[in-house]
Amino acid sequence: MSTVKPSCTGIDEAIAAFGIETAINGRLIQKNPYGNGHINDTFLLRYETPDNSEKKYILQRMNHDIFKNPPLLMENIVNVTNHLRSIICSRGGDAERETLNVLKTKDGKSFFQDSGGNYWRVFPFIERSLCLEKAEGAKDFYDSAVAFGGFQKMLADFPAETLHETIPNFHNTPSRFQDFRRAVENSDKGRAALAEKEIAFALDREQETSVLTDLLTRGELPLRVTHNDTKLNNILFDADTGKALCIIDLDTVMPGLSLYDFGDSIRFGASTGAEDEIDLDKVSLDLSLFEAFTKGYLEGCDGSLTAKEIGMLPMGAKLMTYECGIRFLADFLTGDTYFKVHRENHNLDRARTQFKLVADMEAKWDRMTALVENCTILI
Ligand code: ADP
Ligand code: GN1
Ligand code: MG
Repeated sequence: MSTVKPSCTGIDEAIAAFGIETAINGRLIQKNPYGNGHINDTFLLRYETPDNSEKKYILQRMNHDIFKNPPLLMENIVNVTNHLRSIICSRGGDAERETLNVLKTKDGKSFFQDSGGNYWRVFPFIERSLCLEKAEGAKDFYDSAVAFGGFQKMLADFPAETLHETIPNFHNTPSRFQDFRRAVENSDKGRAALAEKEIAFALDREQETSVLTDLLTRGELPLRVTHNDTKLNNILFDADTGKALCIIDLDTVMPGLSLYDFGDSIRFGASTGAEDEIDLDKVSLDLSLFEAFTKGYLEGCDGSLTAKEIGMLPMGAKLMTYECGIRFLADFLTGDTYFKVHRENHNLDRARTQFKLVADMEAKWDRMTALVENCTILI
């Protein structure tokens, strides 16, 4: 079972390797687990400086069971953030706050490997920022959409061929479906019995899994450089202005479909319930949030989406939600080895919310389609 550890071996070795104390002449006053990510181990480091102010850093132990090649992953992040920084600077923006910045180790590397083989990295903490688990209103969600659309636009001329595929077939839904089917076959029998209804729900929808990949293969949807993990807690908001500030969690920036980014944001942010809500009556698709995100995303992409991409936005939302549901369910069936869990049946609860949302999207399909058409007329 993957659980969050309050501290972990190698952390002190890693802290020493980045040499922050010497660089800022500061004293480490706190190292605590931080954030709600499901994959990496994240820590907040707080340093006190001689003038009694404070400097913070995010230290992460990369999950190298999931990301098989952390050095290549970090090469992606360095190259992508360099690209973003030069665009932000050319626009007169603040590159310290509008993009992640990779802190180098004392010997000039973008990561550190400790004596136990674990990989660590550090990002300066983006000050005066907020991370939201739930949009406080349509305005926040709209802003996040403009930012995710803008992120994709900034990466439109990034040399995609230089990006390493950090997780092969990450959003290849048919391949995820095959993984799911294997998980069902190899599942713990007790767990499979608990999830009988959910397994049937997922198997019933096999036909639809290849809609987007088929369009890609036929050349009807363009491959772009996308973020691929666009949930709301992967964007920081400016605490002063309330505006979307910085897109984080760049581990999965890879060639992909715009529909993956659109869809994953809707899956997480346009739900009326949390991703792990137990009371399914609280989980549905909020159409006003769906509309706000659609408007913002089209605006952020600034005319770069093709008519086919726009037409497939509802399908992007549905397939990304379904795909995440089968990933949670497969992990539940095979013993919770991928996503961090914090309670019994946590991954099953997560799968249930995703499938409830898929069913609600199916019920609201005509309205989703009409809202997308309406937003297109407005731009
Ligand atoms: P995971 O891959 O596990 O989701 P993230 O990279 O998303 O890890 O980081 C986890 C959390 O840490 C984020 O949701 C955010 O709250 C916080 N975080 C990450 N990087 C920064 C940063 N540079 N400044 C401020 N907060 C950050
Ligand atoms: C994971 O790393 P985090 O928590 O932002 C996962 C996403 C899932 C998401 C579900 C590398 O994202 O694909 O959509 O959980 N990231 C990876 O909340 O698998
Ligand atoms: Mg994250």
